Amino acid sequence: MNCRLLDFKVFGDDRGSLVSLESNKNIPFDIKRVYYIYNTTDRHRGFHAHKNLEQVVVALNGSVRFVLDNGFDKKEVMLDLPNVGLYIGKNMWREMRDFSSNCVLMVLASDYYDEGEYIRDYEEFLRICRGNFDT
Ligand code: T46
Repeated sequence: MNCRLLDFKVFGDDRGSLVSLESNKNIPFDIKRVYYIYNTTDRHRGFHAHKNLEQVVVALNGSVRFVLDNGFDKKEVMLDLPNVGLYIGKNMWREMRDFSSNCVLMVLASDYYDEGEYIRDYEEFLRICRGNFDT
């Protein structure tokens, strides 16, 4: 699976906690874009893969469940700690479910926004995965 959890070092003292994220150090790519998701509801999000984009997702507050799929296997990851990131590489179908009411998700991305880079059709995603597997 082209995804993994990243444990970030926490600088903590009696004032609180601090986490630092740096391109090509604890984030495994050049960060070109940051976006965040909040005011979530019981509606699921995601339902797409990316042709080349790499991302790291951090639940800064609250929790969310990711369902990840590489076209062959699926796995679920609960994100609920601000010092843990979920790295998601290319060609991974993702669905986001069970947002807590206070969830704030920050996402670091390896490239600028490009709708043409999304695979939003699951059948097309499966065809691409099987094509990659055959070559
Ligand atoms: C992902 C998951 C974790 C932009 O205009 N710029 C942006 O940088 C982004 C990310 C989105 N948008 C627009 C495109 C849509 O009109 O914002 C709207 C909502 O995007 P979307 O439906 O793709 O949101 P999610 O939560 O389903 O997916 C997002 C990211 O798009 C995606 O790359 O991996 O979060």
